[in-house]
Amino acid sequence: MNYRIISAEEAAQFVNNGDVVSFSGFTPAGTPKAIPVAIANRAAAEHKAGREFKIGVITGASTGPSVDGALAKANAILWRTPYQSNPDLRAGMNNGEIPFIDQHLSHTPQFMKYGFLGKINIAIVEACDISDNGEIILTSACGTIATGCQLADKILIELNKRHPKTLRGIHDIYIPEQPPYRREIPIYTPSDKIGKEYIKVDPNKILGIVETDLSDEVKPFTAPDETTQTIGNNVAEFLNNELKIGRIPKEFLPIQSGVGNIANAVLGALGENPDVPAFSMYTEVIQDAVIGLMKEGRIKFASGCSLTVSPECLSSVYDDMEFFHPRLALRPQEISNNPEIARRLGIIAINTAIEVDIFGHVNSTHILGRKMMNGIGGSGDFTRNAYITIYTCPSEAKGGKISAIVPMCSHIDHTEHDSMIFVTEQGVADLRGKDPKQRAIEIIEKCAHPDYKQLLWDYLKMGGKAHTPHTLAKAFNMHVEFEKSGDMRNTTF
Ligand code: 0RQ
Repeated sequence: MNYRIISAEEAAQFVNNGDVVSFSGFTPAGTPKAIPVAIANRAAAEHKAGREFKIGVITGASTGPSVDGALAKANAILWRTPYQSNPDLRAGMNNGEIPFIDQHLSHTPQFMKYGFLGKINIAIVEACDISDNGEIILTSACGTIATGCQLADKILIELNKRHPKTLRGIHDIYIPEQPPYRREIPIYTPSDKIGKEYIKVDPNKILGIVETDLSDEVKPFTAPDETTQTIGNNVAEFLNNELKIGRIPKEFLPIQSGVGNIANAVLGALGENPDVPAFSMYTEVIQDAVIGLMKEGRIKFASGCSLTVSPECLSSVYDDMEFFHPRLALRPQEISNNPEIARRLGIIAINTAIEVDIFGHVNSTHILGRKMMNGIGGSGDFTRNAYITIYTCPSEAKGGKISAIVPMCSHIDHTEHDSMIFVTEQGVADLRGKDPKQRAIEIIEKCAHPDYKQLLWDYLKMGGKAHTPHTLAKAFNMHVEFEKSGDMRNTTF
């Protein structure tokens, strides 16, 4: 099959107003970068001519500025799912203009297949290689695109030569059968590969290929500061102790770690701790710290959905594929985040919270109950199904004006039935086997910032005798105080 080589602008002409578009990638890794910008420009031109032009946008997770940024700025997003982290899109969502469907990332591909998200019209895929018979080799991520390609009638390819063809074999593309015919997913250790190296499509669905040479738009990480470093050390010490007392098997267990600076610092601390044995990762995002620890022999294998690493780090992987090939697997998020596998492998899940409450609920998504930050991402996929689940966060935010520990979370993503361990720079709260009142004592004592401890003790005392001693009329006083005076420390109960 001879594919047509076309420009990004020509490719954008295949996308119609109202279409639902499935984009490849997971985080800024592996997302198309030329066609979405051309779609945004087309939308702007259509709007100027007085015509409607908006598309439904499905990705793997967040993207870079070329997808969410460009489309949001051009007012071209009809709705968006499942996760984002772009300031322009976030602003549109929070002023009520852009509908955002916040989903567990493992759900998205199966919801696409079940028809819950409507018809998928077109798939736009970044690839490093494509064969005449329609075998597409992805780049630095898998996301939801294998499913998108299966469901869409039309496919556009961005063939990005920045990613080498030697990536073939890193991906493990496996799509489970639909219920009621679904069987177990046969992954028994993080390094098991069970699928194909490519996505196979009907070549006739491919409308054209846009050739590019563009880096993934992954932002560099900030170096750990004292707070994130202390949180990282607290996590490493906690896990080391669990190992010593035999609650974690001596072989250790695969680690899942969330995204961001805290997650990167936690991994660094775990890797540096000589008492923690070399371990494997079964996670969604493979960050810079993982690659560094792999080179040092501290991480044996990493299974993920994306290589979300800085451009320099990615080049170092691409320059040494012989070393990394046997140590990496990139899987669709239905598999990287699969609850069945997380529970079978007994992963240790480490994610970041925005706020946690004294009874053990976790808010991963909302600022003061109303404003969406990023989305639940994969945190829920792992939290409920982990062997041990850990939430980390600094004990306070915004220079101390906000306490991350509150009487009642202003939005709840993970409940007390799922949470186990909270870690701040103040210490480690272990909630396992504790009732709500005992949890509250543990969290306030071990995790709250000293500026907020007395306030939280006062709140707990006020609840008197109850299974969960809340005082409903005052449960949000700290949040309300922040809205009023800009500082939770002024709260009175
Ligand atoms: O604000 O950006 O204005 O400085 O929130 O907080 O401390 O820099 O932490 O970058 O790791 O993000 C939960 C959002 C943390 C992220 C969250 C403000 C704070 C700062 C960011 P600024 P930090 P991080 C794997 C698993 C959900 C998805 C998930 C996330 C900004 O980790 O999106 O876990 N998680 N996925 O100042 C007001 C509070 C605050 C607060 C923090 N209580 N009130 N503002 N902030 N706490 C990834 C995927 O699924 C792909």
